[in-house]
Amino acid sequence: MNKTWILSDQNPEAESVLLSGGIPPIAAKVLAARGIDSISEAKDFLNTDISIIEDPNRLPDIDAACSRIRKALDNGERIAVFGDYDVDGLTAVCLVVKWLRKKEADCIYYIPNRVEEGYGLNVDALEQLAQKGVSLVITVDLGITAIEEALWAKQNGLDLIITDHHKCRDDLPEACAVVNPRRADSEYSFKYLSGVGVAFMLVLAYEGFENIEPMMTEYSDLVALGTVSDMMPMIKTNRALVHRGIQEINRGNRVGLKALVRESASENAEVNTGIIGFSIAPRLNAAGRMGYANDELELLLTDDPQAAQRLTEKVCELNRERQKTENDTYHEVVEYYEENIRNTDKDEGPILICNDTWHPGVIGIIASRLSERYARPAFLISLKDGVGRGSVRSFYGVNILTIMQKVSHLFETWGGHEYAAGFTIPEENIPALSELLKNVSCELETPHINIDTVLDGDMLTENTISDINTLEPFGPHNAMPAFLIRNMEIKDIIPLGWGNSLRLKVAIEGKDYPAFYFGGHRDRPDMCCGDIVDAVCKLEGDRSRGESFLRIVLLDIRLEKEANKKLRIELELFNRLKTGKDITRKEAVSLMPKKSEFVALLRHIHRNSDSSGSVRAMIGSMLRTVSREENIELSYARFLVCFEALAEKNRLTYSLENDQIEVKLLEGCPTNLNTSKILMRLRELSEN
Ligand SMILES: [Mn+2]
Repeated sequence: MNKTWILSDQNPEAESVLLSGGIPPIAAKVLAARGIDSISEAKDFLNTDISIIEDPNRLPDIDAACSRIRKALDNGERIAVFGDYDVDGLTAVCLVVKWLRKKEADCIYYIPNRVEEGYGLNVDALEQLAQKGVSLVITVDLGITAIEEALWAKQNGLDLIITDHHKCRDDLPEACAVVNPRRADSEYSFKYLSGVGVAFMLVLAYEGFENIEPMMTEYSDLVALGTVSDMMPMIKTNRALVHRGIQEINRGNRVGLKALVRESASENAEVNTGIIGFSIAPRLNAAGRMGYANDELELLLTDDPQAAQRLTEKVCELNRERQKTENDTYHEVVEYYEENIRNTDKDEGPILICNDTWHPGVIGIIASRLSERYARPAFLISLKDGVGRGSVRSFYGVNILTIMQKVSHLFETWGGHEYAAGFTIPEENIPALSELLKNVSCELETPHINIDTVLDGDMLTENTISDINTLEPFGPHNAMPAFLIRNMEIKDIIPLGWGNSLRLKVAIEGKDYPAFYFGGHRDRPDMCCGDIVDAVCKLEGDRSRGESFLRIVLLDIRLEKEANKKLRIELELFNRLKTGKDITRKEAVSLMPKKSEFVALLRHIHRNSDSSGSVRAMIGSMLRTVSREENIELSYARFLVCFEALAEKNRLTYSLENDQIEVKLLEGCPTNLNTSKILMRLRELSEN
């Protein structure tokens, strides 16, 4: 899919101000493009010192929470920590349980089963806890909307301390304490703490803010994991928490986390926000998705290296299982959609698909892959016992909450963000939902990529990575920078064994670099060896083979401008010829293929066809490959005339759609191509 590239306004003046203040060159370029134009502003933004962490005593109800916990500890009460099954929830449960056990509290935890119970507090679970002798429940990362559950707890003598970071509704649940920085009456100015961030603030307030240094040593690794995984804005207090937390993760003091890091990333890899987001969080999330969050929690809790190893293996195995379920389900969903819905569906509305065999733990990921594939929002529902659990993912520019609002009377529960949301729906309401969604049309934005700045080859040095790393930790509000690098030569393309990804060798100003292109269409990359491209990319350091080197992660590529223009012009010329429009004599002469071009093309197709005689490729890269292999002068339009003549004479069939060509060879005797209509017409036009 073609994405518009949006380059931020560059600010060379601010850049030189920042440079003169000691900010490294690439970081200065990026910060200037992000609107920072003074040294003091830059230093404020980059500050990761723990002194910027806001005092937890400003949080609402924090005193009430601490005194209720103190009472429970004094009286030897049994305390339960109740948390969510995602990484933010799990790290928060782990943090509070570890801390309570250190205080020798009688403490258990409860994580609802995603598959059986779904999200949030529920009365059945509270009842179980009460039966186990629990008299105080501390929630982490959830509970802010649990009005009824809180009422039940109150009536049944179970005390509740709710800690959460989700958006508050007008009514708060009745509890001993409701600690949430986003409460309307909150004096805590930083609203972007994660669930584990709030949990940390609770124990920090209990221990005293002056003890922040040792508390950070002990718990900031968990805070970093949850904050990064939950995609919290990476500014101010969060920068300080995550910066220190990543240092602690790299120190490796938490046995289970250390084992998981070793298993998820390469041996000597230094953990950063990217490794947490792409390698560690998905593994920790996987078991929760499949309904076994307790294994993950035990992994985070354990002090025993052997148990850590065993649990890591189990968690990684569950992750592989999750990936397989996800892939299988994705293919099933696509097949089902193509066969049953696609043709009767309007093109611009949201997709709705419903089924009772899909695992509810993967439908969110699949909805997001579907929306990417079909460039529209996607609603996916997994049905069980008359209730559907749904996931919605948006596509560029569409606020799905507005769509959901219009149909919300059909939902039992719903909530989320403008780009990702969830709901539950009674089975009998699904046909009505489907009808209503048919009348929703979405105003899609053109897909785009934001680019911070342009890098020339000579800016890439051995300091590049440490330069970029001065901007870490990355996350929302401080994204890892995206660069535009022009005139990059593609030297080698190796499809990877999994997914849609490519490993490449590229050259920038004569120097070779390894590169990755995730989602780069394994089977038909829109590029071939020898191409000169403009690329949007991120830059990463890799230390996996003993030495550290720079790796380029491609996000999008585009054939260098001139070559791309040539392709567009020639495709247009060919289409004019094919649809019988006017062609000048000169154009007709240039369109007449040479015999060597027929030969070269057929040889390429024979060599690259699969067992059924088919080849699929991007038209541009196929033709450039042919002309480079055979060392003939490239004309896209002439090659297409060859295809057309061969098709007319039943030597092959081909289809060309969105620059993708699919060719299938046919069995048949060689015939005289000169009698094909297209060549006859060309001859006629060139002679006039
Ligand atoms: Mn959370």
